[in-house]
Amino acid sequence: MTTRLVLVGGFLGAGKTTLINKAARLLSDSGRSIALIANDQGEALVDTQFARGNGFETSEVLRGCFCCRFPDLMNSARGLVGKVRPDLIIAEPVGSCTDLQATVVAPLRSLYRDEFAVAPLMVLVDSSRFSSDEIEARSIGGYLRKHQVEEAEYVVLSKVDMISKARISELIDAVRSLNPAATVIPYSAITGQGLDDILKVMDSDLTSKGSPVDVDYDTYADAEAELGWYNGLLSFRVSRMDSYELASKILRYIAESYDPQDIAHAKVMLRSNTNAAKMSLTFSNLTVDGVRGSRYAEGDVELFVNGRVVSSPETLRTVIQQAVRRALGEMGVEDYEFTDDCFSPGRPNPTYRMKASS
Ligand SMILES: Nc1nc2c(ncn2[C@@H]2O[C@H](COP(=O)(O)OP(=O)(O)OP(=O)(O)O)[C@@H](O)[C@H]2O)c(=O)[nH]1
Ligand SMILES: [Mg+2]
Repeated sequence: MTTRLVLVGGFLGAGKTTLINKAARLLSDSGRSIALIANDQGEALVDTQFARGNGFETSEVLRGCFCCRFPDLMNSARGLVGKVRPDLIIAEPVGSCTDLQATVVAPLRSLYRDEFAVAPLMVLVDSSRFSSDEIEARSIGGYLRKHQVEEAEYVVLSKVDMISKARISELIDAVRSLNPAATVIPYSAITGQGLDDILKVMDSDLTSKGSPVDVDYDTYADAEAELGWYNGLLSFRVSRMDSYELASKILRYIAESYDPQDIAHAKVMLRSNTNAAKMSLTFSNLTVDGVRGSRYAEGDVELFVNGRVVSSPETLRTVIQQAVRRALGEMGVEDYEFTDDCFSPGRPNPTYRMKASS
């Protein structure tokens, strides 16, 4: 028996984790068994903590994207099959990753077809940040985002609650001009628009028929190397502390140091004995993404901080460390353990790179 595997790609901050957790909740409520796979270049992931906090069996592929860690992806997927026998595994590749048709979908289709049925490749595009103008087209980050759209079989135009109807039509045309074969689904996690159409694709028998699209690995590597990648983990004790205030202070202080368009995504997840809270910063939008229990943290606290910013890793580390220390100081927390890691993603070196799927 094969297990259905759904890949939900798209650039950093486009809304992948939000969509995956929403879809997983709705599909679980309708009786499907769902497991998730998170992916990152580093460790200590906000997304994993968020998914596990929502009650989903979640495995991780760490220290590299699915394409470069393909054997780890297979181990994770097989581990989930052995453990919970899911009807569906939904996997979120790193947002700065592309060429998934050649490096993940094609190997799954040709080498693992007895175990996994791969859904059509779904790619999210943040409609509030999408730009089809020339500057974007010539920028190296724009090159990566364009390739993600070109290889998609379904383009989910996310966050359409933030733009006008006229702008939605313009963006559908812009996406179609990049990829005429893709189905475009305008979607909002806030209003629920498009969600039914997405669920129908995820939970169907449709399998990927996509083909790899040429990509220049030098430009792709340069685009990834533009980013500083920060993952930090803190632990401390409090008698009572406002989680939102701490998380929003940290994100606001990070925002003060960068041009909004350079902030691909910064996120904070806090977990204590009494609650859990997640907040995100994309561009200049600060949002509360989820909370369980009270607004106030009590007892032992774990704080995960992830930042993906156009920045040198050294500067990013200094900025985030200062933001965290300043925020904690202002909240009266002086005693904490702090471990972190900051780097620029290395050149992608995929396990497989197939020309076409069989
Ligand atoms: N307005 C609006 N905000 C959204 C929508 N979907 C997601 N967001 C917000 O966008 C931010 C990023 O969402 P995530 O789901 O974490 O994005 P992601 O693509 O998983 O990001 P990475 O894991 O960093 O690549 C969060 O603050 C979400 O609340 C949407 O449809 N509308
Ligand atoms: Mg995510």
